[in-house]
Amino acid sequence: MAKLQILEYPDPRLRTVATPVTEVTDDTRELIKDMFETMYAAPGIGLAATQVNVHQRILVADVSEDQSAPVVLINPEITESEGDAWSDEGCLSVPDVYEKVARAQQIRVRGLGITGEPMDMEAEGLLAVCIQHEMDHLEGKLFVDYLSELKRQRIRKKIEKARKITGSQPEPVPVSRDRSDQ
Ligand code: GNR
Ligand code: NI
Repeated sequence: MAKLQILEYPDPRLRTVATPVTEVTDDTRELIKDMFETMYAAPGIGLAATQVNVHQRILVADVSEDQSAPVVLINPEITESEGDAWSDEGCLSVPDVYEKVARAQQIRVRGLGITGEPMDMEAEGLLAVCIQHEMDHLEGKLFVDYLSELKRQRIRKKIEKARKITGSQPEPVPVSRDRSDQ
């Protein structure tokens, strides 16, 4: 098991459009396990592979309070949407920012499950919002894209400032040192 590093806005890698999974293998399942570990540790209610710099169409979610309702969707597709839901959204890739976003209240989504079996499920409320949020990640889209440029600019500044203080992200680039001149 391994906790993975979550990319943070405005990292350009978050803009990558993920490719479909052609075969669900043990490597896929290992990645999914690590994604759950990363999501639960954060803590978050969903995670898209894009956020851990793997550009495959995989998402995980769990909107329960006690880690009792894990959802895995590989190559997800929304086949029906109904109703409107405006809810406050947050994102592990946009730390400490919460803004209202419009989503469908209820969706029907299909894809593959963790064993590669076809899945067809209905979701509503927070789970529906979460799945739509994760599917946006797989398209290289972030919830801040729905906000005004002014709000986005404020968010970028806030994150950059926080990053300077904590010293986290972006990772320092390792410098290969030429020891012959020492
Ligand atoms: O943990 C998360 N909470 C959340 C709240 C409202 C709407 C969407 C989300 S998803 C987010 C985790 C995350 O960034 N997933 O990509
Ligand atoms: Ni997110």
